[in-house]
Amino acid sequence: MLESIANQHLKGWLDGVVVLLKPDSVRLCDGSETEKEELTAQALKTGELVELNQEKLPGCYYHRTASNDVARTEHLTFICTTDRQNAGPTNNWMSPEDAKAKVGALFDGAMKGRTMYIMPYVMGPIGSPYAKIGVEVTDSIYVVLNMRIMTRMGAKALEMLGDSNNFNRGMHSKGDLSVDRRFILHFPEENTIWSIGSGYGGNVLLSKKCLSLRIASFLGRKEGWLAEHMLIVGIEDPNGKVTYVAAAFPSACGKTNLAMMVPPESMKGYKIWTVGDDIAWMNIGKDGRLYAINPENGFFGVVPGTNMKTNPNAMLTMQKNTIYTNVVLNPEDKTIWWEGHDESAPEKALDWQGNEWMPETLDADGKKVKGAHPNSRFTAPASQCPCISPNWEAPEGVPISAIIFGGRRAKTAPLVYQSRDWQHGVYVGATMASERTAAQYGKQGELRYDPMAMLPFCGYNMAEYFKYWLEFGKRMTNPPKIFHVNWFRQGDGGNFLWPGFGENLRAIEWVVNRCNMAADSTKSGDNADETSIGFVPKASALNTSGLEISQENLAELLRVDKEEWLQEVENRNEFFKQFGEDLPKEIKEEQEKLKKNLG
Ligand code: GTP
Ligand code: SPV
Ligand code: MN
Repeated sequence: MLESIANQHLKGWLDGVVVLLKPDSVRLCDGSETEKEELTAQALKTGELVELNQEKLPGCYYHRTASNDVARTEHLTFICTTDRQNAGPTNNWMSPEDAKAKVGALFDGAMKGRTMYIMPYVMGPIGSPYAKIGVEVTDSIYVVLNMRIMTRMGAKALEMLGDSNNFNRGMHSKGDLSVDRRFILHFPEENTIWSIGSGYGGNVLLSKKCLSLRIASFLGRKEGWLAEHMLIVGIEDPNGKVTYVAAAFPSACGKTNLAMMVPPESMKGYKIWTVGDDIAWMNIGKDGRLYAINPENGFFGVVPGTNMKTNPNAMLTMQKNTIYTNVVLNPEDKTIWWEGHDESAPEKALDWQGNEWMPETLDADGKKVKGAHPNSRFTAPASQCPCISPNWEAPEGVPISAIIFGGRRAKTAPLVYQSRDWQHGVYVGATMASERTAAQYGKQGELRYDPMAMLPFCGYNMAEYFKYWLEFGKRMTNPPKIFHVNWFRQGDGGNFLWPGFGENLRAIEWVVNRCNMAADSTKSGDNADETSIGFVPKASALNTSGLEISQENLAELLRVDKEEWLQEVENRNEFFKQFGEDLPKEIKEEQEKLKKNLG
């Protein structure tokens, strides 16, 4: 099998992998339809996949992960650099030698009795100067079938690789799926990833968070570009002008939704064009502007809460050729359901763990038992999205006018505001905070600082990352403007003050207007007030036609509360302490400036 591989670097690596993992057989994936059919048939036989109703959901399949394996496990994720300092205080670290000794022992013989699948894949449009190549080996058919949706996988990747040694080496085995023997290891200096003991998306689709963020952020700094946890979207105004923005929100905080939003009835003249929903690779173009590509080929999106009202484009994207993971299965007609679905729940079904479930089932505390896991996901080809941008595979990417940071914050952060300049914008990104969601293990709802939504994904020292961002701004003659949004501010009763979803376009319209202002947008102008934290829209500058919102709620959404912000500055100080002397002086400067502004 391996003899057919012409690239000697690849063959040499794979020879070693086979000796270590000891698979019974080896299969090189070509990405063909025949291969997909064969592997699907095999997975159906073992129960790894369940075939869904092919009339209602053509090409769709269902999968459950182990019940202890439903989200990324950040505490088992490591950056293995030679020097501990290079991983920084926010990452778990192991030395490459220790990591290889400890986890190599777990990989030893891990594929006995199993088939090893070899998947060459491209991240980024084929032929793009910014695309990168990876090769992942795995013993999971579920991983192969997901990777062929999420990446450009198969023969075309080998062709693009040619005889180059420049590719990411990814090794994944389910192992025994025990959390005690689960590790997600990154060796940025060797462009290598090892993952064992998990079958959950972000831990095992090594193209995604592992390569496209952790390894890529490290490579990006070395090579002069940025790898970010950002959606990319084009906003076409009623005159046909398209403005592209990139937005970083932490996991399960609304990237997929914003990337595909549907304009509200009263803004029908607008069109939304999705370029990407999770990851952006950004380079500086010849014209001194920032250009972004989406390295991925599909969406691995949160299912609960998705319906024809909140995100119709996602609903339409996942009607065919989609893999559903950890949702409710109706075994009668092989359809699926989740909390927040348009239709009412089936009377009797199987929940995400395969247990019998009824919508009125209550737990010990009398709360309704959720049928779908809150982090259940769909995997669907990006090309199926009704609003996919005609430029989503443009080799050079799309020009970015605004970068938007945002979090899930019940208090403090207003609906939208603009930073004064690049340095202040980097500070705004570096001080992002959000309440923890089901996309990662840990206490749900707890507020944590998550700079640029990259806390779990930055492949090197985050203090260096801030420095790199600060320098990066100076290399652009026409840098994007930087904003912050919060769709999740709550009233006293704990209800969301802002309707969210498609209505978010109202805040985005203000962002676009600020970017395209003829006047200097580093001044407040007539559509913003300069506050201690930056430019906040005047209530009259937000388009609220056709929106039912009280003047009080609107004022509350835009309010900058001095006491809350003084507390915020204290909390930020606490967070920054871990970086010690490495924290860039510009960040300290901005922190001081904010304190002074607050008075
Ligand atoms: P990852 O795939 O984990 O990176 O998540 P994401 O950032 O793409 O989040 P996604 O768009 O999937 O949204 C996550 C959850 O937040 C879903 O349950 C959505 O329904 C909900 N959500 C998204 N946008 C909004 C919004 O504007 N307002 C409110 N209230 N909820 C939202
Ligand atoms: C996220 O958690 O940010 C995701 C899903 O996009 S995962 O692939 O699991 O990382
Ligand atoms: Mn994500």
